[in-house]
Amino acid sequence: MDFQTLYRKKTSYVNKGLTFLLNQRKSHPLVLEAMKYSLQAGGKRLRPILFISAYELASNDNSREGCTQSELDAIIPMACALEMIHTYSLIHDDLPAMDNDDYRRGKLTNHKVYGEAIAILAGDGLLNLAYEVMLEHLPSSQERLSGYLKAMAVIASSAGISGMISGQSADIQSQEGENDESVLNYIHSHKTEALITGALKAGALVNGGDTRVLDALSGYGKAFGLAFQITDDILDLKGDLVQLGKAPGSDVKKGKLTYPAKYGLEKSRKMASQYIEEAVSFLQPFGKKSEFLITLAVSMLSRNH
Ligand code: GRG
Repeated sequence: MDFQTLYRKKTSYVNKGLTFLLNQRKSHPLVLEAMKYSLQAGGKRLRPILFISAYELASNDNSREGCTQSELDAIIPMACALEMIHTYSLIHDDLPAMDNDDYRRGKLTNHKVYGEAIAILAGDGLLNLAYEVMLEHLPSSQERLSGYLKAMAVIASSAGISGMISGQSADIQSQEGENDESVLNYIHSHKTEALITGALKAGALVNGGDTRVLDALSGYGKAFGLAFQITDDILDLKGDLVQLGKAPGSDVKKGKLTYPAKYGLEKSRKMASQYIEEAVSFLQPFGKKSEFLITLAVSMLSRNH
């Protein structure tokens, strides 16, 4: 199966899982509607796809491409939980107290539709639901349980104060016009790369991945995450409103510390491709099993949203 077909297949599976998990919930209708609004507004589903693909990479079975339907059924709640955490972070990031953005994923931001109070609750609801869903789907076999719990711990720390929340805090504290390389690296390795690497490691842990797989995925995730952030910064400068799903130019307007602001556009592009080369090099020893993750990394360099 070619890369695009596989990507679409994985996305569709995640989307079905999200609909199923959300429709099962009893909740106050307004907050649930606001949660669904942002979750179902689109998005690349990158973190769940990285998680599923890392699970596949960690498999000992080389006789087939991808995982079986029953394996997918078992891991899809954790894949969906990652998307819930990511979507909560986007809703909160867009709030007036943070980035104050009006558009996300091609639609009005959550607080523009539901007001700030409900948007905060929708974010909180998604973050909690992620952990509810993971805990409700613990594997029944003792053998699988330990890897699953380790994966949950990795997700919690990469989304929490050791990861994404610290990156966001540093981003908020950084001053307009600040130009310090170590601050830029701190922000992006925590705000963006941490959850990406967390998703990859979690996928491998759930499938009993050994140190060799985990180390390779960590290396891949770190380089991939930084390249992803650089391309995000470039898109904010050069992207198209419709494809991007939000107005470009917001980083410049807010005087944000970005890669193009620090290094210029050409050097930033070069850095992104160097990071992607580095990411790929970590997975090459895995041969055919790493094809999807390698193509995914390379595709980041030409993404338009
Ligand atoms: C509020 C705790 C907290 C954290 C917010 C995610 C985040 C941290 C901020 C978003 C700001 C931003 C543009 C970060 C750069 C990289 C990034 C995470 C982009 C959005 O992720 P995509 O491109 O989005 O995967 P989709 O919509 O495709 O899911």
